[in-house]
Amino acid sequence: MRKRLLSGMLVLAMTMGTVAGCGINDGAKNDDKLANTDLVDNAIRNAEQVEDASGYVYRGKAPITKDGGTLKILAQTSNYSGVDIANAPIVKKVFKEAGVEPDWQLIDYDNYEEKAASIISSGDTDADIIKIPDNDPNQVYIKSGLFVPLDEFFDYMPNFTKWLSENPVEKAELTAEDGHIYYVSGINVADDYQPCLMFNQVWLDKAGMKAPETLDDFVELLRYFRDNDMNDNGDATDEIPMSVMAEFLPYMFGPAFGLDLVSGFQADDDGNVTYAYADSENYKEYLKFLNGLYEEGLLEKNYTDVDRDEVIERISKDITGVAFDYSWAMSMMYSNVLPYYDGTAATAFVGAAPLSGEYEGFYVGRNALSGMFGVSTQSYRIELAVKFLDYAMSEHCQEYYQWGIEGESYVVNDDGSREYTEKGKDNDWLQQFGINPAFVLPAAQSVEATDILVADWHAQINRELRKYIKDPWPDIYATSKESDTVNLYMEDIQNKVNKSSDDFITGKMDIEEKFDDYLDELDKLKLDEVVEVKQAQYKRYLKALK
Ligand SMILES: [Ca+2]
Repeated sequence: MRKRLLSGMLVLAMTMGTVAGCGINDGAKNDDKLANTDLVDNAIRNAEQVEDASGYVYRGKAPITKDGGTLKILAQTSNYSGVDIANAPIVKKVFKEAGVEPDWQLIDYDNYEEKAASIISSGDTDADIIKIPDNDPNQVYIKSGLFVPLDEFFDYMPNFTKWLSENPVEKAELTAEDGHIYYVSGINVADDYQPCLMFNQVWLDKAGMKAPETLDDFVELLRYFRDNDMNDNGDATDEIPMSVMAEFLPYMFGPAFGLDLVSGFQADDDGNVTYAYADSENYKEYLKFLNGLYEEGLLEKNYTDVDRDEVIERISKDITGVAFDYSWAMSMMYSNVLPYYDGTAATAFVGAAPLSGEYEGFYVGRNALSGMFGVSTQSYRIELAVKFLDYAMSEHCQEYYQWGIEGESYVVNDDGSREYTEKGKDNDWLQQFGINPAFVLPAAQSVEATDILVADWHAQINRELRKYIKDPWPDIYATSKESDTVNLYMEDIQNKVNKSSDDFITGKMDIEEKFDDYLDELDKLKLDEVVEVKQAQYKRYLKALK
């Protein structure tokens, strides 16, 4: 269907080109799919700050309006119970500076997706700005015409246009299928503090080894941990070499086999999309490797039952040497429970480089886009609303979201670095103050603010590991037909993958005998149709990225 549409458009464009003797750039206002990909770029290029209806020119700084005004905002409460986010000093400060009076319609954090979705769909709100319940992956709200195409108002969005031109991946991800951008997004920390491999440094030193970087060296180390009295309690049999939750095995070992099993779908340098769990060679090798670890007792018999509490328990008893988890756990949940941890890396569970095999290792990062905000097409104050969103996502306001207010939650040292005050170090107080108010505003998480929360050595290791982070499969808007296809087939495919993966790793199914059958079954579950959808989506993404 899509192919036919595209080639139809091509013919049309070529005909127009021949007749008019010029390009198709003028088609930007039509629904021409070819020209559509340039909508946002053109809007950014041509944006200039102009007078609003009241004769005021907003240049990205407060106040955003001459006369003031009220904006109704549909968003969610804090996930900290007892935090009144609407009255938090940081949030109030942003509105006061902007010259805008907020009129809140806040819905409980836990029920937001469900409740806000029904309110929005039924038109039961007159909010000017709306926090999008689930980021609208299938463009349901976009296609219903509920939200203003922001690129048509880029004259009022100097901060947002600057950010978009500096962040091509996020710009491409935010670009809808029709070529417009509808939402301003909050931002996750995406390349920092991501899941990584961690070793007990004291055990490494006892073994006289450095953190291994290849699969072979890694297996050698596990054997050593298994066979020696690493914790010096006189018993050489109570060591569990590695304690990793099953969900992290794909993060840990997939890359050494050239696979992003975390995203599942991946694209090669030519833009060809494949499903990593259907890779006939590399995924088979991956399973054989894990089956080998399992057979040797290096991956424990009940590895699917291990949860984080269990890992922490083992570390506190000093009976395990290797972990893999979100970086945050490194100094905040693992090292701190080690009996001999003295606050230094020498006595800690330390993060290390990814493992390499036939392929060079990497860590899978995450997508940066977080909570999204749109402006209702029903709003009587669209200009004010887009300006407010622009101001609310500015670097100036991000400072408030990440640090709060100088002199209250943080101070600036003589060398220009910042640190939280005593009050600011109290998380309950800081939440009341409105730190990271992503529930109500497009806030970005901060690496710098995370750095000072974790141990210094941990922040240092994070900086060293950043170079290994690879972008995951991008967030790409789906058409309703595409999401129908994915929803129809993907659940069965994933169930098959999960079940087979366990059976292969534990040897319940013989890999040499049964792997081809497994691939055949994925075929029967219509994997090819899902891959076709992902391929089409990836093409759109690459176009928007260029
Ligand atoms: Ca022991």
